[in-house]
Amino acid sequence: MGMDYSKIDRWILAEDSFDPVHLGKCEAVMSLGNGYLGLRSATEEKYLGETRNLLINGTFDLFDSSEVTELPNAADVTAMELWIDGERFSLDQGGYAGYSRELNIHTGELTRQVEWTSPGGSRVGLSFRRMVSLKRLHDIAMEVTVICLDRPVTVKLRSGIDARVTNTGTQHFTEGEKRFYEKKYIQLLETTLQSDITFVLNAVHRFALNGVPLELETDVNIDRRVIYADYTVELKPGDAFTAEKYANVSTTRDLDCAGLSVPQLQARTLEALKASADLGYQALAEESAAQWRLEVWEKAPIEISGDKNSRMDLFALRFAQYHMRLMLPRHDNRMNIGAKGLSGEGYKGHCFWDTEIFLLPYYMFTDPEAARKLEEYRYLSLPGAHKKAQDNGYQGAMFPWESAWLDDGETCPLYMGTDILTGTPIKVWSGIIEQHITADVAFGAWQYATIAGDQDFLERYGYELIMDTATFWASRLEPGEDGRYHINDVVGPDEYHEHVNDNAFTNYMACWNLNKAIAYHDHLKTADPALFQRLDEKLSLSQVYPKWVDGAARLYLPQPTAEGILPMDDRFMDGEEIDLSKYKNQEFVAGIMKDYNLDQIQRLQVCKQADCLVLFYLLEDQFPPEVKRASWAYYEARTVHDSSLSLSTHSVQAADMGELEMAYDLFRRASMIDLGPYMGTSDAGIHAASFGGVWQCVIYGFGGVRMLNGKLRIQPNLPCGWDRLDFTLMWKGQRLRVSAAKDSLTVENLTKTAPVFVTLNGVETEL
Ligand code: IFM
Repeated sequence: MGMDYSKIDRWILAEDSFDPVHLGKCEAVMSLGNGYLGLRSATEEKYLGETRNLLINGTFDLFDSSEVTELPNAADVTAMELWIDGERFSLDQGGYAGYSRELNIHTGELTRQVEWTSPGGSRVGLSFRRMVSLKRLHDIAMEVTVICLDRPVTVKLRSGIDARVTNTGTQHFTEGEKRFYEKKYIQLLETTLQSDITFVLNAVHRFALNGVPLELETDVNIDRRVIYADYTVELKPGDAFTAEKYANVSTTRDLDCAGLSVPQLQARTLEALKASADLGYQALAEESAAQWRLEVWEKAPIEISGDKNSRMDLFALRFAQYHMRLMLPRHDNRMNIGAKGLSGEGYKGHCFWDTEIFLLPYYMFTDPEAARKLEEYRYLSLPGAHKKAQDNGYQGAMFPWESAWLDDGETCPLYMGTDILTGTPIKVWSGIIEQHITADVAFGAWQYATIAGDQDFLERYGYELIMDTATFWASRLEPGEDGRYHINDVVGPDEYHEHVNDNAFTNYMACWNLNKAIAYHDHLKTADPALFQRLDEKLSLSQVYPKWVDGAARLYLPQPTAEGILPMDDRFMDGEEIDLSKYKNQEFVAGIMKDYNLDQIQRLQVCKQADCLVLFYLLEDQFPPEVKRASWAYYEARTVHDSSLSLSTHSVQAADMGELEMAYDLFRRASMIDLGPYMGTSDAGIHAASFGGVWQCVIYGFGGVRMLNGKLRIQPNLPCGWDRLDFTLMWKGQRLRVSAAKDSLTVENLTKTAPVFVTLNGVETEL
């Protein structure tokens, strides 16, 4: 992808040459969507090695008990194959010039231009436009224009709905009804095998020749799992033929279709399709672009000014915002955000701690309503968390490491990857012993409620979540011979070390969870006896409270060494040290796994990703600056950043320490995880958490924003190349405009319906 500054200043990510070997990168980073659906940007013409994905959030299906539930890949509506004088348009045959593909992240529209000469010598200009509406959540619209450049040509278009797609081989659907209405409207139904969700897809085409509407004979075809039509048109030199395709997708799981029978859904979605087609591509595109402005760019504006690099920094940040909207299910609290958003099949659409620790800060500070939905999802998935606790012999709510539909419980696969020594699949322990997620969920609920000032959320969901998770921890603690409680046999955030005892991140977060539950218990007992009683009835507070108190008081918390390093667990620091330079700057992640198996890595001082460093900004005031500094230096030298969650954490921490050059370098590397030149890294989908991390580098790191103990702090630290950073924040219902320059800081309350207390560069201020 070219970093053409004239384009990035216009919010455009451009691909200026076509590489049939590296299709995955642009398919994922240029994907379109709206939180309801995610559409990977595979081209209209098909290529070997492409991945065509249409993923509808929350529609999980379990193919077989040997697998885990995943988002099924719905039928493809984007293929529009062209034949010019009988030769199939494809960039890997014939010749082409003037290629460019552009994603406009401001409007959410994808365009492509190319001049193609067929092997037989017919030359045409082709341009493509495509959008997913942010306004009409079910709608996809496309436009293809063919310009006849030299001699007359015959153009054939084949387009329809193709359900012959799978999830890397797994077929999640039974074939349903396929039908043409009025020889024009195309409809295909398919139903998931286990979750029994029926998808209804519709499509219709409209044509024009030189801007004048054109009716074409429809050659209809229905075959196994596919329905399509062929259209043929003759063009003279200079003629421009345009084919528009309107499509929509709905499912029986959609909230806005609740109560409809399948025939009703078929009829209703067909009507919606007609309405969109009547509006036309341009009007739909403008309507959607306006929604982008309203929902994202006006709601969460960010400006950076400074040197030339700062223009790329700003683009990377906006690109992160673009994707964070694509993945956000703003419409429905029964679903969350997959680790790859909706841009690929990686991680099967499951959500992780990525939501609370990496993504939630962006939504809390810019779109609290949406943030609330993400946390409501956790509340609604308590049945799965209870089930997991019971299955593992614990009490309370034990949240799944990987979460899908509300009552699924744990959905982490048991095996993934290959052990290079034994040649067998590697067992994934995270689903069993990566338990910090439970405290992360509680922390997220508290963070959201505090930043949004959302007492209603706390009363309906938050108190209960925090108390129920504390009960899990109280039941999870193990008494040791030293008279303290320990949390043994876990995986901490650093997944290269399994079966460790007393992982610092896990223990400190569990302790935070217990203490927060105790504080809320004590507060509610007097402040809101009715609510207290309701919670008591539900959670047996009188029985569990003494256990929380005992647990919090006696839980072992690892302490820094004499050198000020916080031990991340009970064995890391005794591990063997090896030279990591080979792995630290690799093009692909997990290079170390090609040289060592996981058993060997366990015994090395090598971290996949930030572990206790994450603690240093979540629980910032619990650790003195010298501990953070010494630990940062120690762990960064031993971290290969094999997770996309790692660089941003290190950057925020470096900015906190005033190491701005280092922080900036790490931020730039974090911002290139999907945008950068490594072509294979985004094949399975973009890295959702890393986008949240990029926002945190800028707003938390350089902007110095933090919520600490319920209070807002702003203490900017701009990197050398930046002159100004301007952004807005939502804080307890008030919208603040923050303008930071090297030597000045201005914060204005734009809402002005309540006073705001904020610590600005160390000075407590009332706005
Ligand atoms: O949650 C992360 C984890 O920390 C590292 N592996 C990938 C997961 C999903 O992004």
